[in-house]
Amino acid sequence: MKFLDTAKVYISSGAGGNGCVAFRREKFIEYGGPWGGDGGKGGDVWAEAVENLNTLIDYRFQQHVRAKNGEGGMGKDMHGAGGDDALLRVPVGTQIFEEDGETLIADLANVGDRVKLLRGGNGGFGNAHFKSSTNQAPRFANPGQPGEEKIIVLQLKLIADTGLIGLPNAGKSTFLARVSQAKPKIAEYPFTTLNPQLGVVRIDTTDFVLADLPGLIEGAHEGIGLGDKFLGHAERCGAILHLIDGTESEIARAYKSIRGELEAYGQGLMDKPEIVALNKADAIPKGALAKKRAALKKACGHDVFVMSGVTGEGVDEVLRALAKEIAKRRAKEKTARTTAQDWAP
Ligand SMILES: Nc1nc2c(ncn2[C@@H]2O[C@H](COP(=O)(O)OP(=O)(O)OP(=O)(O)O)[C@@H](O)[C@H]2O)c(=O)[nH]1
Ligand SMILES: [Mg+2]
Repeated sequence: MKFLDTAKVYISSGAGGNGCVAFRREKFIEYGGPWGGDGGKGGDVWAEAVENLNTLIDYRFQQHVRAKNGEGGMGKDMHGAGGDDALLRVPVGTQIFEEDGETLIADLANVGDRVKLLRGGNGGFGNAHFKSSTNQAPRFANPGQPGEEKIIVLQLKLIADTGLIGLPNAGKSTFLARVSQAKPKIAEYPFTTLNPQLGVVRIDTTDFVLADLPGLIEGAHEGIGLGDKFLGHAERCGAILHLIDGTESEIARAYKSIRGELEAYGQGLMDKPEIVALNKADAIPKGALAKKRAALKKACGHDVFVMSGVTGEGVDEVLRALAKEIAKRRAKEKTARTTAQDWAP
C-alpha cells in the first residue's frame, strides 16, 4: 500500500563570485590604490509550503533545483551582484529528509513555513579589501566560496480526493494504472485488489489523489466479499467515481447494488458528488452501447460518461469532471478557512 508521495531532488546552492584585482588608473592620480570589488554571494536554496499544491508531482519532472552563482567583483570597487535564491514550492504537510530518507530536515506543516536547505557560498574579497598601511597595493583577491549540493527526499502523506468504486472487475485498477503512475494488480478475476491503492493524477492544471478501492458487492455491508471497511477511505473524498462494467448485461442493477451499499454504509457517501462512467466501451458493440448508456442514465438520474480504461477513450473527460468537483470543494474549504481566520480573536 502506498500512501506516500515521494520525490528525490538534487539541490545546489550558488557559488560566491570571485573578488577582483584592479587598480585605480586615472589621469593626474599617480599610484591609484587597489580598486577591485568583492564577489557577490551565491544564492541559497529554500523550501516553502504553499497553498494550492496537493502533490509532489512537479518534482517528478523537475529533479534538479539550482540557485544562481554570485557575480564576480569588478574594477572601480564595484561589488558583484548576489546570485538569485532557488525556491522549492511544496504542498503543506511535506516533510523533507536527507538522502537516507530517515533524517528529518524539516516538516512544513503550515502555509508559509520556510526552511533554508543550503546556503550559497560567500563572495571573495576584492583587492580593495586587503589594503592596509603595510600593503598599500595588494595584488591578490579571494576566490568565491563554492556552493553546496546534496540530494533530499520529499515526502507527503496522501489523502484521497476521489474514491474509485464499483463491482469487482469493473476496471477500477486498470483505470488507476492508466491515469497515474501507480502499478496496481489487474486481473480478470474478482477481488484482485485487496487493499486501497492510491495514485496521483494530473489533468490540465489540477492535481489530485485517486483511491482505487477493492470491489464492492451486494451485501458488502454485512461482510460479504471483502466487506465495506475500506469505504472509510472514501469518507474524506470530495467526489466518487463509480465505474460500471459495460460488458455486463444488467447495467442498472450493477449501479443500484453499489448505491445500496453506499447507503447502508452511511457517513454521507450517498451525498458526495458522483461521476458515473460506463467502462470497457472498446468491448461493447456500438448499438448496445447507446442502449446501455440510456439504461444507466435512467438508473442514476444524471448524465453518464462512456470510457475505456484500456484504450483511453473518454478518460480525460472523466478526469476533467472529477477535477471540477475537486476544485469546487477546495474553494469551499478555502473560504471556510479564511472565514475562520477572520473570526479568530
Ligand atoms: N476490454 C476492456 N477490458 C477492461 C477494461 N478495463 C479493465 N478491463 C479488464 O477487466 C478485468 C478487470 O480489471 P481490473 O482493473 O483488475 O478490475 P477491478 O475493478 O480493479 O477489479 P477488482 O480489483 O477485482 O475489484 C481485467 O481483465 C482487465 O483487463 C476496458 O476498458 N476494456
Ligand atoms: Mg482492482
